Amino acid sequence: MSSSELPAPTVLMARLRRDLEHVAGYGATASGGVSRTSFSGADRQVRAWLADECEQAGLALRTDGIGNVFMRLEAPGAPAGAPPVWAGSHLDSVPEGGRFDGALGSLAALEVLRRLAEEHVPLRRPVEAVVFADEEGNYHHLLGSTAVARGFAPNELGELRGRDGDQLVDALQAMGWDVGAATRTAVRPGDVHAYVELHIEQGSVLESAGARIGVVTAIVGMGGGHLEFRGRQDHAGTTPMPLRRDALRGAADLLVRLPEVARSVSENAVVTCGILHVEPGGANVVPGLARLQLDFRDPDRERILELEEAIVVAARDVADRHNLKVSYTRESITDPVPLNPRMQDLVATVAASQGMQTLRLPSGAGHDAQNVARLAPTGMIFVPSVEGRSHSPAELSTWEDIEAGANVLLAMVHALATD
Ligand code: HGY
Ligand code: MN
Ligand code: MN
Repeated sequence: MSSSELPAPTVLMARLRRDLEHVAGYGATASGGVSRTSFSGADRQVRAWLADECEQAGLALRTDGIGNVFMRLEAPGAPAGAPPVWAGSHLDSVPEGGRFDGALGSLAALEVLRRLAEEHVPLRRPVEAVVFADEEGNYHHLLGSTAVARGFAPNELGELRGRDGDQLVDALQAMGWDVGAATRTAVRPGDVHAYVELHIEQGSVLESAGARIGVVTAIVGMGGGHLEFRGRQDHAGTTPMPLRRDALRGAADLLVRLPEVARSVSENAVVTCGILHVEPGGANVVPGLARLQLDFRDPDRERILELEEAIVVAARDVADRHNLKVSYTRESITDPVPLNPRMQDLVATVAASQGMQTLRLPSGAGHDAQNVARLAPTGMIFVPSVEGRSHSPAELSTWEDIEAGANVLLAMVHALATD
């Protein structure tokens, strides 16, 4: 029997559950959620914990210049430089996020390495559990995997700032890392054998269908940018309502129109303003400036551009109506990414062989997998999210579904590392 025909071990669910519950304590909030922004105190704590776990498990740990963590299980006897199999996700969270988004795929990947090591599974190539930095984009959406897939030029890195206005390069320096190394993170296509990411669905498709494992077919494309309405700052008590040029009133009018704007482009289009900045920010001052941070998505790239155009047209109309000026700045457009058909089939086959009901579905959320797909055959495994809740402390998946997903991940990594 060749190594590839040996049955894969299964995860130790008690240990994976312990890890997920433990890591949820780093950045835990009073609401039961997690705020673990990249390079924050909570992020430092989770990084230190990971290093301890790797030491105990006999795994080598390396952190690249942008903060991506690579935990490595060697394959004794494999040719030097054999491209590793990667499995992973991210450990940063949105503000007041949930306990499973990213943490599941990261900690399940660590558990996969431990089980392969403990069972002395013969491997033809190394396996690395990868935790990508700043997936949620405090500084740049999918920062770490973008750094791996294409790298950042020094001037581009120098311009990146977080929600609080702090500079990425300062944050990297404060972590004790060499900022120069942050421009030397790119990995060449072919240097990774394959990548698998386990993630919660973050929607309700699997739950509605009664399927336990989602086979991800594609990842949505998305755009980011901001709109700035400028009016006239005035006294709240003395400026009659009809004479005001209230920038926030314009922003509010636009927000009310966004559902219709999205519908006019496609039934799948979505637009969100999650950050609204008002200046000068006094209770008794008519706002002179309102800045809306926008996230807009559609599965079709052309539609993303149409959606952006429709938002800008609506914003201009609003500005005219309220006697304001408006400007739009695009920050990013990322293409929708289809996932490798053979990797999709491998998820489906492995899950079916474990008795799991599967469903093929696209992802409405962004993932590091969309960047790694440029380097290597990439697959994603979804497990159901209770009531589809995510990016919220209400995020939940059952331990049974988590165990099922982690075992599919383990069997896939086993197959990929021994084929
Ligand atoms: O924004 C996203 O879709 C992902 O959660 N970062
Ligand atoms: Mn997320
Ligand atoms: Mn995620």
